[in-house]
Amino acid sequence: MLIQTAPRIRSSEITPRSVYLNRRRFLSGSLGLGALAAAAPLAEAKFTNLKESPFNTKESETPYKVVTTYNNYYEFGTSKDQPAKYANTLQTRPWAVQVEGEVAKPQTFDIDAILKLAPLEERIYRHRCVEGWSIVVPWVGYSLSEILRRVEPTSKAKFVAFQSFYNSKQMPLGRYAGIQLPYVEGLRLDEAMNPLTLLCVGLYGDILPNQNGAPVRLVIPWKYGFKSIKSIVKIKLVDKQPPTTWNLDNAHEYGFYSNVNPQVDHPRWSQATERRLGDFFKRPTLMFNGYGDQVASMYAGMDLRKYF
Ligand SMILES: Nc1nc2c(c(=O)[nH]1)N[C@H]1C(S)=C(S)[C@@H](COP(=O)(O)O)O[C@H]1N2
Ligand SMILES: [Mo]
Repeated sequence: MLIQTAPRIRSSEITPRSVYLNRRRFLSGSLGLGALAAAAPLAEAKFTNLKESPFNTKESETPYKVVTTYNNYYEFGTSKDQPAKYANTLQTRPWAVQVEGEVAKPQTFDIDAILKLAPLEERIYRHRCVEGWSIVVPWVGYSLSEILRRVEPTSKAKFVAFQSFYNSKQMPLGRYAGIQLPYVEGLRLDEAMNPLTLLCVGLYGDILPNQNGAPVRLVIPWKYGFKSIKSIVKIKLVDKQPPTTWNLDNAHEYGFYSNVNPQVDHPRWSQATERRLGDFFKRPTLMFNGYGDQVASMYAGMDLRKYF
């Protein structure tokens, strides 16, 4: 979060689109045996029959290789290439997510139950990092509301607090992260219930690689990337606005809302433009990252300079 500019990705780092397209045809089951052999390196592909989402962007997807080797996951190092190198120590089984607080039916969901809780969709979202880069990713998951409504929030529930897994043995670089761990995040209840808010278990038809937040994370496409907390172990419904990691670290630079907003600059850099990873030229950043039709009404009447 300290650096403003995103390096351009060398073309040698980019997975040929044909490989990805092969994988997708493999997933949809339309290939013969010969083609299956061609797709063999991708045979670990996990999810089939993914539902198409009405929220999909038609912009071209950022290559798999880029999305899985250019990451922010401070528990595994603060530079972008470190999570892909070091997150293999993360143990994602057994895994459970505790959902508690202001709810009628607190519950602990095993990860295998989470995978079956609701039909899995492919959601092709733009994702904009506060540092100035963006990506387009076909995530796999379903709306967070699916799990929240099952625990029956009480009338006192106004916010949702999230907590990541933290274990210094599995995450030895965590002590150099420079932020308090475990990583915590929060949403207002209406933001958490918004159909765009994705409980994410995969990308590109596969389970989540560890560096992208396995086995379960959020993806909130109208907010800066840091709101999309990885490797979740706890979800707590609460009556007051909960603390969030980057706000605790530097409240002057990172607010609770963190909606993508080209009109509110970060104190140390402009948010008016962004670089789509792989592109040479920057492009303008869109209000709410282009998702205003779905989310702007939640902020009607709010001063978004004050509530940044
Ligand atoms: N637990 C945890 N979650 C996290 C982070 C982190 O360091 N730790 N980084 C955040 C930031 S700053 C970004 S931009 C996104 C990056 O997600 P990606 O690596 O899948 O692109 O994860 C977010 N979630
Ligand atoms: Mo980020």
